[in-house]
Amino acid sequence: MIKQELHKLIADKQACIGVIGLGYVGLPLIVEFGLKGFRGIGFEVDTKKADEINAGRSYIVDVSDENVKKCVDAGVLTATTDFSKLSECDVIIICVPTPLRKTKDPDMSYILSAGGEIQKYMRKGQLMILESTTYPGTTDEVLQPMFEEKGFKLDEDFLLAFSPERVDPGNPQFQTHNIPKVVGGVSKDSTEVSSFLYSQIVDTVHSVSSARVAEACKLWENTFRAINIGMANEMAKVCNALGIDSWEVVRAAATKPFGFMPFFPGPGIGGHCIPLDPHYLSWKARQHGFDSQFISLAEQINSGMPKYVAGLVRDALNDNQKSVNGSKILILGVAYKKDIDDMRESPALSIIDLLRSRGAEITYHDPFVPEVTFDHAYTIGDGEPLYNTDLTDDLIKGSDCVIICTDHSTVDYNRVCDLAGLIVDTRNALSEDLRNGSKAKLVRL
Ligand code: SAJ
Repeated sequence: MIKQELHKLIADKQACIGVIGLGYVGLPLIVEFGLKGFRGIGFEVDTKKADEINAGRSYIVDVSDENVKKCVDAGVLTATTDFSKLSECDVIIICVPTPLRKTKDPDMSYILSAGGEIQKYMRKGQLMILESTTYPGTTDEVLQPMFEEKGFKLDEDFLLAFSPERVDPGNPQFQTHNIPKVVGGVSKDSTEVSSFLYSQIVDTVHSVSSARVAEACKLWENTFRAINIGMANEMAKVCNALGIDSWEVVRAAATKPFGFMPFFPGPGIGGHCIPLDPHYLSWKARQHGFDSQFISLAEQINSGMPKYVAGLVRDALNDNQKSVNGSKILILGVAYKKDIDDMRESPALSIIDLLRSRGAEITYHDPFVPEVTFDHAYTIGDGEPLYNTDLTDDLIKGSDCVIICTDHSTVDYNRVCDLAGLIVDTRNALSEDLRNGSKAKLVRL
């Protein structure tokens, strides 16, 4: 049985770890193994990434050049686009993207492509692990048959498990080694060996009874977030209608030391996880005749926030006898959350598009994002690209409305409050003192 062989290879740090996909999940993972003395081979379709790593350089914010260079110089890390080297690996971990199609259905093409490469080069005695976020059943319904159709038998010739990635890019407190790792195999041996593997690099491993439980755990975590953010957004609308400060309400509720977890209103949800992951669950549920109302309601509320914000802007301009059409609007912060450069699914894109389609002249300032481009298939406005603009006094003074879309810490909100005539703050970026001392008309989510 290969369980004992793999267990010994891991215990002796002789196991060669293959990682397919060297992005914000795969690169920290293979470097973590390298720093613990395991030889790793990184598999990329992007030659530039492979070259960067082999040159001892990192392109991921949480992985230092120093650690990549240390692993490369020690001969425990190489990156390649040659997938035939998969046969050299004792363990193969798949860390590829799982986006949504335009129809909001799962796009499994990256997982299928990685599975296809493994199918081509796999040999007896290997442990395969999927980390990409996906619907429950992917590991045993999609990957396992791909490996078995080659004549390999589970537990005799290969082991197979799922372990959700929980990387939080830029989080200084939680990195790969101190984020508990959930692991579930398609067999008991698979669970045991993959749990033992991760225990080499992670402080806490939580084994579960199957790959499906592990797949569902990840989706539960992020669906929990999407739904609670949706609730915060709906509560903000209720509070606005009642003339109550929603941020003050949440902060007060957060004083409850049990049974409450604060979520805050915002201009919508961005990123590559929260807006997408719940759809993997609802898609699978629909296959089994179940329609998740919470997921679709949260999606409706969250994706409706850009329109709600555009409405706040429209009404605030109107109070100043101005129309959106022809107004100069300055957007502060376009990334999907503060102090990062990631634009994926950023609600700022929708807010810009909505206002531009009504004739507003949009400028933005975001030091993390040099350029904003639009997917023409999804814009109602002209979809022209925009470029980061310096935050000068004249720019602020000359704007009919300043919208704080993302509350980057680099912005001097004092100056904004002094110079702007109208501010729509969607992130509670302005302190009470700033708000009380500002001459600007202030609108908050
Ligand atoms: N958001 C709100 N209100 C909130 C929290 C977030 O509007 O109360 C918005 C953010 O501005 C952003 C979007 O939702 O646009 C997503 O924010 P997020 O804090 O969930 O950040 P992400 O997308 O980076 O989510 C990741 C996830 N990590 C993994 O999937 C491994 C998520 O599970 C983490 O909880 C989250 O990071 C985190 O806590 O930082």
